[in-house]
Amino acid sequence: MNETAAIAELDIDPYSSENLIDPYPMHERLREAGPVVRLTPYPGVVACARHEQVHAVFNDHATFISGAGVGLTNFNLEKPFRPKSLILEADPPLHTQTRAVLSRILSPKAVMQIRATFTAEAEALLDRCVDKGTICGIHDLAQLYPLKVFPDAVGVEEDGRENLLVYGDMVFNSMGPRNELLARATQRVEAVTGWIMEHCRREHLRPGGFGDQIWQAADAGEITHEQAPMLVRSFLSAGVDTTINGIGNVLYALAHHPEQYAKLHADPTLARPAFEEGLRWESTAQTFYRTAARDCEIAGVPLAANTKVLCMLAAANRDPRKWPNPDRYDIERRPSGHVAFGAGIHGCVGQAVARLEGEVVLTALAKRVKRIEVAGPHTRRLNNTLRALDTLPLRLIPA
Ligand code: OVV
Repeated sequence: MNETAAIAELDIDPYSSENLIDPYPMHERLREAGPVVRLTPYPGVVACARHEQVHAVFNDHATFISGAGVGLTNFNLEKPFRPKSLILEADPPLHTQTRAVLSRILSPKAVMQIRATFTAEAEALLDRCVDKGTICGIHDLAQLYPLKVFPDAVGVEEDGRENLLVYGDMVFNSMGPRNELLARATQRVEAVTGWIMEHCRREHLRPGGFGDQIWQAADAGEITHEQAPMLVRSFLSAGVDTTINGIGNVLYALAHHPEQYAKLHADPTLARPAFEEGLRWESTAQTFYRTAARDCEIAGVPLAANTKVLCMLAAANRDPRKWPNPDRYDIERRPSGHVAFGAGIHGCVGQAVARLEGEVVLTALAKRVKRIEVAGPHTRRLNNTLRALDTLPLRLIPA
C-alpha cells in the first residue's frame, strides 16, 4: 500500500422501502461519493457501487471471500439461516470441486441439448399469451415459463413447484438485514423447506435430469453422497426466482420502451442482446457481498479483516464511468462486461441456461406480437436482494 485514502461515509440504508422501490438515486449517490463508501447504518460494512471496484473485488476471491456468506451476515460471527451452500458460500478448494460438477452439468453442450424443448415451451406459452391478449407479464409469462422448463430439466415433479417461489424469495431475502421482509419470508418458508429438501433426494429426481446428474457425480467420486442433495438444493435455490425476474424485468423494459420493442419485432435475432441489455439496465440480483479475509484495501482505502463488502451489481451496471448513457435501455448496445451474473470464479454457473430462457421467450414474443402496451400500473415485490415485480399488466397487440 502506497498512499491511504480517506473513506467516504453516507447515511444510506440500501434496504429501506424507498431505496428498494427506486434504487437508482441511491446508486448515483454511492458511486459519486467514492470508490468505496462506509454505510453508517451498518457498522463494519462498506459498499462498492462503481464498475471498476465491483469487478476488482469479484476477481480477487482470495482476499474477498464467499465462505463467510455473500449476504450482510458474517458467518464467522453469526450462524447462517440454513447450512451453507457448497458453491455460493464456499471458497477454494471446496468451491473448485463443486463448481466443476455444476459447470459440467450446465455446460454449453448441455444447454444445446435442452434448447429444442425450451424453445417449444416458449412458443406454446406465447401462443396462449397472445390468445389472451391482455396478460399479467409476471404471472402469465415470467413466472410460468421458468417454473415449467427449469424444474423439468432438473427432473423435479410438477406437483408443488410453487414452493420454489417461496424458497427463492427466502434465500434472497436472507442476504439482507433482519427486517420485516426477512421476517415475513422466514414465516412463509417454514411450510416449504421440507418439500425442498425432500426433492433434493435421488428418488425424487428424474433419471438423467440435472439433479440426477449431481448424484451420478457422487457415484463417480467427484463429490460425496452427502454433498449431492446440497448441490441439488443450489439448483432449486438459484434457478427459478432469478430467471423469473430477469424475464419480468426485461418485459417491463420493453413495455416502457416501445421504440426498442419495435426494433426487436422487426428483427427477432435481437432477442439475445435485448435480454442481455435488460440484465444490465435492471439487474435481477442487485447485490452480493464478500468478506475481507485479512486487512486489505480497495482503491487505496484500508479495510480491516472481516469487513463486509457490499458489491452493488446493479449500480456498477449503470456506472457512467463504464457505460455511455447508462440509464438508457438500448437493445443494440452490446453490454459485454456487465456484472449482472457477477464475475470471476463465482460468476453465475447457470448463465447459459438463463440466457437460453431469455432468448427463446423474447424470440417467441417478437415473432407473434407487434406492439406491447402497458395495460395498467405495475406493482413491485420487494426483496432484500432481487429486483422483482409482482404484477405487470400488458396488452399484446398481435402481428
Ligand atoms: C447464486 C445463488 C443464489 C442463491 C442460492 C445459491 C446460489 C445456492 O447455491 O444455494
